Amino acid sequence: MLHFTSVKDIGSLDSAMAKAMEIKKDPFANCNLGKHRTALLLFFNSSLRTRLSTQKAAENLGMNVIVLDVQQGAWNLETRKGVVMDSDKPEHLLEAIPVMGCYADIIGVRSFARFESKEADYNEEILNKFIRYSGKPVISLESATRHPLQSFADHITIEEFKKKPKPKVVLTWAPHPRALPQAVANSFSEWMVAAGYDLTITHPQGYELDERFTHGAKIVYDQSEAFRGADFIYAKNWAAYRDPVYGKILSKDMSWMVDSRKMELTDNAYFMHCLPVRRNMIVSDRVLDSPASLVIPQAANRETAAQAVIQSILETLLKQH
Ligand code: SN0
Repeated sequence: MLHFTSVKDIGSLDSAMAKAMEIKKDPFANCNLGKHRTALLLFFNSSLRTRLSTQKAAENLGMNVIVLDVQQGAWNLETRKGVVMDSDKPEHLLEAIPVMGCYADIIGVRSFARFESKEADYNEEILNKFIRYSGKPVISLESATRHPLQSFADHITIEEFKKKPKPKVVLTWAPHPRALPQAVANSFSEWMVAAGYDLTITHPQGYELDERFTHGAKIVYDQSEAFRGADFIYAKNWAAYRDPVYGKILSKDMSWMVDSRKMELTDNAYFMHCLPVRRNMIVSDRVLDSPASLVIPQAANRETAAQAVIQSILETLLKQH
């Protein structure tokens, strides 16, 4: 693997899982693999788990790590094509990317959907520019349409906690005060289908996701019906995908919040969320503070997922020399 932007890049999921479990047992087994190599982690958006877990994962492999927040200290970056650069953005991505490529052996990029153009977001214009112009392997730290490191960590977590070979996994929309990207939901759906789980997605009418990600999942509009017999409840808010309301909030219906009463409909399901989570909007305190909540093990597995990905890329780089 050279670039990691979706489940499609990782190859066999069984091998990926085996690698993750090995890493978990002994995180320092390959502590010299990345020696004298540099990972640059670039953030256009905020991050807690992704920056900490990815930095730690790269360091476990012996890499040097540079973390850069574009909004704090770097030149404001112009991303549009063919513009007269007379605004407040002194540097163009077209120079910034190859410059970063000079200093880094692997580049991680976080660049959320901007909701200015569905086409630009769903063509992954920013992420693809890094792949095209940096000359270096690129890892998605959440792009416009996917958050694959999160999905990989979610997969590891479900494997660790599942009580049957093919658990019923339910992705439920939940209310939120802001318009959030579809990336986590898209990526989770795509990854869960690839993992062979029984996936149901439930959301209010109008919140349909792009079918390229949900193909293979069951869509159920009645949340209670969806929850019946579930083994894992994965809550997430996202803004509308469909035109003409792309990126808009259609509902803040609080009856979609995950609470204990709804969890009682499940087969003793675990509760999952990628974090950060809005308490008493997405999920009640009682569910989040209960033993059913897996949000901390999920976060812990972010380090393992990132390390498995970085290790695979380093192995590919070493083979090339
Ligand atoms: C991001 C999202 O894609 O939904 C990152 C999740 C890993 N979440 C947020 O931006 C939440 C911000 C908020 O206001 O709650």
